[in-house]
Amino acid sequence: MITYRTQIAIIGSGPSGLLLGQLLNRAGIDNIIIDRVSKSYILSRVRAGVLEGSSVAMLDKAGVGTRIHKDGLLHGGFELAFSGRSERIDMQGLTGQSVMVYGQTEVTSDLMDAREADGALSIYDAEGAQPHDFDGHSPHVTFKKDSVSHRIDCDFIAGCDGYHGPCRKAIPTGALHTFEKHYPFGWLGILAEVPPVSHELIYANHSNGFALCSMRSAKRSRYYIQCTADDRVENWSDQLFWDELRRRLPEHFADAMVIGPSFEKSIALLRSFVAEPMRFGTMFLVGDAAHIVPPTGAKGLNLAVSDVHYLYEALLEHYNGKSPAGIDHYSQKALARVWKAVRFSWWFTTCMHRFPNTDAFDQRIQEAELDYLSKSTAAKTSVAENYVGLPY
Ligand code: RFL
Ligand code: PHB
Repeated sequence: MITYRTQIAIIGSGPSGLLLGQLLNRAGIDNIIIDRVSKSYILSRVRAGVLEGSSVAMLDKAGVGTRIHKDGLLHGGFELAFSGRSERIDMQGLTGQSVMVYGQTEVTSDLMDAREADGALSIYDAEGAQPHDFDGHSPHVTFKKDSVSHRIDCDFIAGCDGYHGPCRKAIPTGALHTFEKHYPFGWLGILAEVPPVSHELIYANHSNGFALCSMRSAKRSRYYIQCTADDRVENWSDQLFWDELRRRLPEHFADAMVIGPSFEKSIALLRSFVAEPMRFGTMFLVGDAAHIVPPTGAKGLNLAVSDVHYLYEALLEHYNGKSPAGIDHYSQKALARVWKAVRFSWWFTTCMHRFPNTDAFDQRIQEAELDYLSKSTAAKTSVAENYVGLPY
């Protein structure tokens, strides 16, 4: 058995684990990160693309903002397309804030590089990770690597292990309250080396279903279309995808679209999920381990970052010998922000997608909602302030 001792054992090397680790390193708080998969596998997972201003500020605080400010695309608005027309939500004008379009894989890669430069320990390909005794006096994590048993003794365990990780599952049933909503559809997404159809994102409501035009750079586009929950990537040739995407956009965008071969194609199912509380003894749940939102509001990664903010401040307060108050209030503070993003993501998903049992009444309600949104500054401001991110 190989044994280690650290202050914080972090399970999961996604954005939440890496960001927490980096902030702790800078504050002189020792931590070890373990992950089930390899570094290269994590970097190949194509996911989020939109960072709130507060998330960018957190990455700056962690000392990894240089490339974001150089290569990220600052967006002051986005288009809402419906009924053959489009309406711009002027986030900058309505809230004074903008968002940064910068891929999650880039965020992860920047954080991994910084961690390596600091010489902090990360252990990849760790099998069977399990948190222990987080309701007792000797919290520790066990796992195997290359068939050798490992044990990390620690003060606290950070469960940054995503929705399927072992931390939430280790909490006794009855101690957790979970809330869940499944949506009866998915998103089929592609990446293609073609210039984006517009310099801002387009969220489109169409009778065939939702579509989203996003990007990773001035040369790389990320596009999505709503598909059925049981659809398969193999059902969609590039040509079928492009035809359907263009069909769901107003004519001026469809005509301007540059198409080309995709180099990534995947389907993500949509759901909302929240586990309460986010702390159990000396173990904290962070990011997707505690909550999932449908990607429509671009909130998942940003919520992982705000959880890290609350947890980092709590741990600083604890180690600076001031008080355990931050730790005691972590769950409550994080959840207050989480639920508002869950609400926004649910609302935006509901108004932009086609539901299987939508009847003529539901259809008109959706159209009325979007029409109201396009004409009311109050309604647009509400959307804009949620999209740029509510304050911490
Ligand atoms: P992650 O990224 O899932 O990382 C968890 C890590 O834990 C590891 N792990 C384990 N490690 C050790 N032992 C075990 N037994 C383990 N089990 C799991 C995993 O290998 C992994 O490395 O969670 P984290 O860090 O909380 O980050 C959350 C974000 O990844 C997620 O919320 C976003 O990607 C969601 N999301 C979006 N969020 C946004 O803010 N803006 C967006 O524009 C946005 N777009 C998206 C999205 C998610 C999508 N998909 C694929 C669900 C678009 C899509 C299509
Ligand atoms: C993305 O670029 O992948 C993206 C952008 C906005 C969303 C979801 C995903 O709402």
